[in-house]
Amino acid sequence: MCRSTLGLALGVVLISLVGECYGGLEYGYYDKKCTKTTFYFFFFPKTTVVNVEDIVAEEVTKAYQKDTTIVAALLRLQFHDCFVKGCDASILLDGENSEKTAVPNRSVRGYDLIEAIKQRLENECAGVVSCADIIALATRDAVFLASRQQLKYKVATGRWDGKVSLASNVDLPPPTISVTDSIAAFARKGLDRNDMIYLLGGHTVGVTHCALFQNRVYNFNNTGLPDPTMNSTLVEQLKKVCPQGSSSGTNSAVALDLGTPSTVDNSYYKQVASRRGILQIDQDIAFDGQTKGTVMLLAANYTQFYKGFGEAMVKLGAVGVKSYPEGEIRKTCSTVKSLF
Ligand code: HEM
Ligand SMILES: *[C@@H]1O[C@H](CO)[C@@H](O)[C@H](O)[C@H]1NC(C)=O
Ligand SMILES: *[C@@H]1O[C@H](CO)[C@@H](O)[C@H](O)[C@H]1NC(C)=O
Ligand SMILES: *[C@@H]1O[C@H](CO)[C@@H](O)[C@H](O)[C@H]1NC(C)=O
Ligand SMILES: CC(=O)N[C@H]1CO[C@H](CO)[C@@H](O)[C@@H]1O
Repeated sequence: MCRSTLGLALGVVLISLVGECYGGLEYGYYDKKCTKTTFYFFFFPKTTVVNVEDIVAEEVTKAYQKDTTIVAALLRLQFHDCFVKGCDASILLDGENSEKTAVPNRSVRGYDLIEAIKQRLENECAGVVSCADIIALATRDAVFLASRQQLKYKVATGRWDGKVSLASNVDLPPPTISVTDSIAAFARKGLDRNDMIYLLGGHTVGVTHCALFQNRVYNFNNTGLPDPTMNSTLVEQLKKVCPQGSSSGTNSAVALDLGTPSTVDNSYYKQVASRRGILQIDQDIAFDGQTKGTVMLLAANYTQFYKGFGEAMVKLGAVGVKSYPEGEIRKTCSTVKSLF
């Protein structure tokens, strides 16, 4: 276990012994931890080391080949998990009043894939790999595939799973949040303004639904008019997709990045820079003085986006991580371990 809290002098020595650390986590934490013993001739034991990260990557690749929207599902899942009580897989827990049931979770997906990976790893080495680490690794691998293999950030591991999940703890930002309030919400998680701008780049994939931005198209801020910051051609297109007063209209899905809706790239920033952001917060970061400089930079420089998005995902993945005994390693991702 990587201990970032050790005394400085001792820490320097230890860090060189245990390898590279990040925010209390360690790169390659599972390297030799997952071992499987088989017997040949019914008697002679043979112990093999199982490569955990390879298994995660293999399962994510299979899932991605079936359905590329898994990348959006995982990005949103990790954001929601980490933002509520830290990256501890508490979002995966079932329960009458668990985080899963909270309203902003309505369209969170990807639970099944995480559970399938967990079950495969439990068969290799029971009680070793946390659900929280599976979320972080699987999201990284999905981003790698959806970025056409351009972006593979390094994920440190060693997260333990949380034991508590309450809908009442869910305080995720709404799409109408102001830039100032959003900066403050990220700051409460130890993420700065640039981290927020980069992480909103997660909206480079995936969809939203008419109900969450329809006011911008028909009646922005009770003016009876569209949002003046929205491209007028786009306003007309969205009126067709989201007809007023029809429930099928409010449920229709619209890509968050209309440029390259299923590729992880800097197109999201190009879209918002040309007034084609869908959610209000997406559009607002392109105009607010606190954020527009970075948005324009990212719209112009995809290398900078890959670099910064990877770094911001690593920071997101270290928010509120737990270790033993506060955390545990679950048997299944949807339930806490039995006390008995
Ligand atoms: C101020 C911060 C944020 C707000 C207000 C916000 C809001 C939203 C909303 C309203 C949706 C659409 C939900 C729906 O229509 O069903 C959405 C989708 C999404 N969000 Fe965010 N989000 C934020 C930050 C993030 C971050 C940091 C990430 C990841 C790094 C992220 C990744 C996604 C993805 C990938 C989707 C699409 C999901 C899918 O297609 O299944 N969001 N977000
Ligand atoms: C919304 O309207 C109020 C007053 O009607 C105004 O003070 C405010 O600036 C408007 N907000 C935006 C984003 O236009
Ligand atoms: C709006 O977007 C369209 C592309 O869909 C573009 O051709 C047009 O120039 C944009 N208009 C404005 C005012 O930016
Ligand atoms: C784009 O960003 C990369 C990475 O930060 C940097 O090395 C490069 O100089 C930037 N390119 C331009 C044209 O600014
Ligand atoms: C996946 C999941 O559990 N989604 C829940 C999100 O919240 C709504 C209502 O608040 C539930 O009906 C969903 O089941």
